Amino acid sequence: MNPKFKRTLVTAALPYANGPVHIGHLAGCYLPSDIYVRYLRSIGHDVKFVCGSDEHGVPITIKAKKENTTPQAVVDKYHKIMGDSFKEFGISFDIYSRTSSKTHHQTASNMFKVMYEKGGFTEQVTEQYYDEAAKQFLADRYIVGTCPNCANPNAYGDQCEKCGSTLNATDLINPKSALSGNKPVLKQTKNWFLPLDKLQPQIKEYLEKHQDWKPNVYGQCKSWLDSGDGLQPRAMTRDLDWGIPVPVEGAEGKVLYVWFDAPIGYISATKELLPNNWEDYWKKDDSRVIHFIGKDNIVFHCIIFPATLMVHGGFNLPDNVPANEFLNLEGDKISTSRNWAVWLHEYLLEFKDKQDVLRYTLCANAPESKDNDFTWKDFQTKNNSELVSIFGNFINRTLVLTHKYYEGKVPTASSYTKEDLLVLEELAKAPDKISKAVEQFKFREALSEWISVARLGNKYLAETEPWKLIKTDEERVKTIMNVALQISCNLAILSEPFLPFTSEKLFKMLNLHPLKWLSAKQTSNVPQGHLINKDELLFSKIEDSDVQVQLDKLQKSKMENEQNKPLEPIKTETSFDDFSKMDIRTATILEAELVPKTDKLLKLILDTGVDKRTVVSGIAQYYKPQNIIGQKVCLLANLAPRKIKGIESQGMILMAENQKGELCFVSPIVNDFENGSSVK
Ligand code: B3M
Ligand code: ZN
Repeated sequence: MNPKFKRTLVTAALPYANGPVHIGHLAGCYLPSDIYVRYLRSIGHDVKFVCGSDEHGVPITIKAKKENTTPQAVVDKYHKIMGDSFKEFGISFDIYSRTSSKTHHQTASNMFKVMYEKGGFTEQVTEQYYDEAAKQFLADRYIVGTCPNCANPNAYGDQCEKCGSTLNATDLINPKSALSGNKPVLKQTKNWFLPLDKLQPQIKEYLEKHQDWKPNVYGQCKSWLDSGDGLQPRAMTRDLDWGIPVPVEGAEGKVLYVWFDAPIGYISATKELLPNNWEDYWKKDDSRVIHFIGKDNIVFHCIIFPATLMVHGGFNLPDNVPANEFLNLEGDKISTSRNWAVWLHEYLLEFKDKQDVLRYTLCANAPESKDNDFTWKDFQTKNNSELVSIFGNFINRTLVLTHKYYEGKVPTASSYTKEDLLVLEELAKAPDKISKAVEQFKFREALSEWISVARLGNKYLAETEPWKLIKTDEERVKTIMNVALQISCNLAILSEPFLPFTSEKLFKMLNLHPLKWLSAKQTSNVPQGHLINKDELLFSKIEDSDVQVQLDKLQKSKMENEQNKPLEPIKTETSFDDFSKMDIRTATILEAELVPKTDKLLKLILDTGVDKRTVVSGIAQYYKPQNIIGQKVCLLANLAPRKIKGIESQGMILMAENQKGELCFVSPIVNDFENGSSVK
């Protein structure tokens, strides 16, 4: 770490208070930030860790509509659920605040005012969609229409979830308001914009100083800067009735853009935590701010928030933004609406006291540089073959043997062999190796260095075999057990950032007060003669049946989704006028025969009630000619005639096709219904 910094403020993205927390949230942002902070605390660095609920913005109002309640009720409910989950998983925020707090409203409002008075915004009148029935402007998410790129009829005003393209609401074909279902009208409205175009040179200079950022983060910022016309002004106020009122005359009925106020939430939370010295963490030269976020938030933290701070002045700009990519679940994107997720509150009911197993698995598999997959099978393997078989096994053997041979009293190491010394040397090197990785935000690597220490211990016992030596060389066994206890203690220290619950248990078993990181550079932390406590199992095996329960649960979600799935159109939308151009009539098959030299085509003669006509139809694989004489059908009568195998086909009969590709006639169920009746 750059020694210039005496203080660090770590922030974790403020989650929208519109749903509970799942493993994707944990892996993407809250676990890495917690590991980092716990590590900094352990090395004695001055660090504060802030987070809170993001309670404004359209996602909250949409949830309120869905749950048929008020936005306030939604945020109250989820603020509590989310806060509890974080606590239960040991995410050690110094404060978990919320953006509905008074301090936050004042802070964000004042910052806007300061920027406004400096002339930091440009006023722009734009045309936005307005719902005349609901009497309100429509946020992008409230406008649904057909995607101009892929014809998905359910695209949103900001994005098509089918083809992934970013859209403007005005790009949508046949836009409709999600509130009233009506066609919205364009109406002029004035908003205040952050002139990112003018700030581009400053932003560029700032980013260029941070080429050491993670490649996924730096790369995304660069592509924003380099894209087409460069950065564009962005509205910092919105026509919405949920949020912080815009503190400017003439802005009635408008609120601050959620992405303007949310990052300021980090400042408000620091103020609430440290009313007297919060500025030290934001403004001093020897302080730094680090934002942990998921990849979808990069532009807001690396471009828009720094630009806000530049215009406002007086704050340090973010020093690093170690964003993660996304975690998938069993090969599929995690999705709240499809219930394709592992919810933290449910996990704890099913895997009681196993927070650290999830922390371990998610860290070992963290989507640090690319999207990654969580599978229950892998979860089981990591638990059974790493935590149980390596770490747990080593600790268990060490403590059990200490009780068995010495009644729990730490034996004296009288003389070390070369082998012992090598192991101790390796042990002393571990903290630096782990530090190096953690400080570079490489938490997977750090964790793998940590489990190597447990592996070292496990191997040491397996090779020295004290349980055999006890019969022949008691002195030697004392040294071995002493070494094993030192390894155990250092493992307790080094595991704290990753597995805080286990670390605490292990210190208790060793009957020691928790020690800090620096102590792990020594290999004599457990004094001879010290009495250890009774041993408990740190980890237990996860059975196939436990995994199966989880897989079944996911399978159930999948099936429910399939059943509830709205009809996916397979063709682009058509107008009624186009449909009415088709002249469809009822008719009866009079004659049928196989078209010579084909196996798919039947030549049919139809009675249309008016005339008799020939139609060639590709149904020979489903119907024998003799079985369909007299069959009532529907005929597209005005299809342009065409020649098939030398026969002129005068129309087309309508068939239904199921998913297996099987065909069946579409016909009137009243059998004597007149031929020639028009189908509409
Ligand atoms: N609430 C988006 C999210 O939850 C947003 C983050 C705000 S961080 C200041 O992904
Ligand atoms: Zn699309």
